[in-house]
Amino acid sequence: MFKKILIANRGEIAIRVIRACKEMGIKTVAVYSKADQFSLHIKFADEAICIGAGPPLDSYLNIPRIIAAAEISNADAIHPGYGFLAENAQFSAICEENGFCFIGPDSKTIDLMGDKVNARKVAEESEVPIVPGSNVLKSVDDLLEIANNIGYPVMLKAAGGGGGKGMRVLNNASESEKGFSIIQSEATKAFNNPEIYVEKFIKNGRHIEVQILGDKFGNHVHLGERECSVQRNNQKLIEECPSAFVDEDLREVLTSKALSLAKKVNYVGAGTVEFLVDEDKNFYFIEMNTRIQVEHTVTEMVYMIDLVKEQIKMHFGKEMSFNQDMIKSKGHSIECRLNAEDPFNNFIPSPKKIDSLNFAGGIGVRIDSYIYAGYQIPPFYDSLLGKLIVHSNTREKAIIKMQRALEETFIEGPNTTLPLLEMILSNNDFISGNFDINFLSNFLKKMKGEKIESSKEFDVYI
Ligand code: MV4
Repeated sequence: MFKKILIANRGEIAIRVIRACKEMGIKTVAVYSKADQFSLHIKFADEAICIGAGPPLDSYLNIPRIIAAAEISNADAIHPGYGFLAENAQFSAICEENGFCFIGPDSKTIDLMGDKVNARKVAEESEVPIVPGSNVLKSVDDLLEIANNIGYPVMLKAAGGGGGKGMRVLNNASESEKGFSIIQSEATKAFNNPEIYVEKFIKNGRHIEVQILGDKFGNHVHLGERECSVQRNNQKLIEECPSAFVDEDLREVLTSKALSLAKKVNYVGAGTVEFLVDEDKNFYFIEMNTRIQVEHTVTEMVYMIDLVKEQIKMHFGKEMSFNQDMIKSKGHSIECRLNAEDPFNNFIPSPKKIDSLNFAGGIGVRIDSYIYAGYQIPPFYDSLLGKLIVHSNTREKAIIKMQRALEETFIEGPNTTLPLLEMILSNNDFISGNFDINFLSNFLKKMKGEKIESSKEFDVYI
């Protein structure tokens, strides 16, 4: 097995990876920015190397400094976590060129799936249904003609985008005329790639993704699906495993299609195939994520498989120790993301000092976090403070457990998503499983204008 892994990340995911390494007897190297000198991942790792100033380009996105840290510490492998360099094909290649195993797919696979127009082609070749749409658009006229053929509304997307960035809904020809150059210039700025494409806009869909795992011997398994519909601007708030909307028949097709895609690209490691599922249970591939995801935890709870350990083993070159028949799901898991944002003021980040906090406990409750009382949240990074995850026999019991766990949890200092999460967990549509990707924006709309009152003393946020 690897002797030493460098974790090219921070926050809760750095700690998550360090925990897996410790249990596997692998030494860990943390890298950190000057803004993170009091972060917990430094304390948990065997070694820690400061790689620069707070802004990501000076530290967690700075490839030469991360490679230098791996050389100095004599690491065998680099785990990128999620975000930052996790889906950077160049970084994957540079790690390998310098003799460090990249714990993620090779640069070819990242490139292939990172280009969303290419990913659509691969899906089509794998007989995975895709949203009716186009290849790379050549001109506004090209867009107008294709949009007319598939019918409005359509969604204009950046080929280099994904994860909700660089996309816009177009309702008619005049919006198409305006949208083309806007999205094209956004795509150029954000992804250094002007290529854009168009898809039919799937209304009232659900965002459901399948977890897959592959080894270097061509073995692939799936670990069911996750329900990710409760999100805004592609920031998910709540995820579940399994999805209340997915019956056995739908699960069978979704997972087998995800496996076809994984096999087509010879996928190694942990990956996710994202689908939109409409009211009639038609489903469409939208993109593939070639990393461990924030919400991997709900799958872990239900399948009792440590995805980070498996990911590390697969990239080391071990053969998978189980087959599909040995993988059994049990019960239901829900994750709530705890972000330092004001949910009642457009989710504006709130990077303040944590004055005090209490995390929930008890049977079936898991906290993956990195904050502690007295910790000053740096302003440079994603506002995710941690994740509260519950597991129980049924969805109903998991909801009750989450309500209880949210009640026990408080974070004083910054504004957080906690009060909104409590409201959603007691919402009838959420409880009945009757929701789609519009749930959160509708929920927030209904909430607006109403006076928000707090019953609890520690609810200092509103
Ligand atoms: C879509 C879509 C509807 N139609 N594509 C957003 C995140 C990214 N992974 C894919 N996303 C979507 N792509 C087509 N053709 C709906 C979403 C979507 C979404 C859109 C608006 C508001 C919330 C959303 C939540 C999940 C997915």
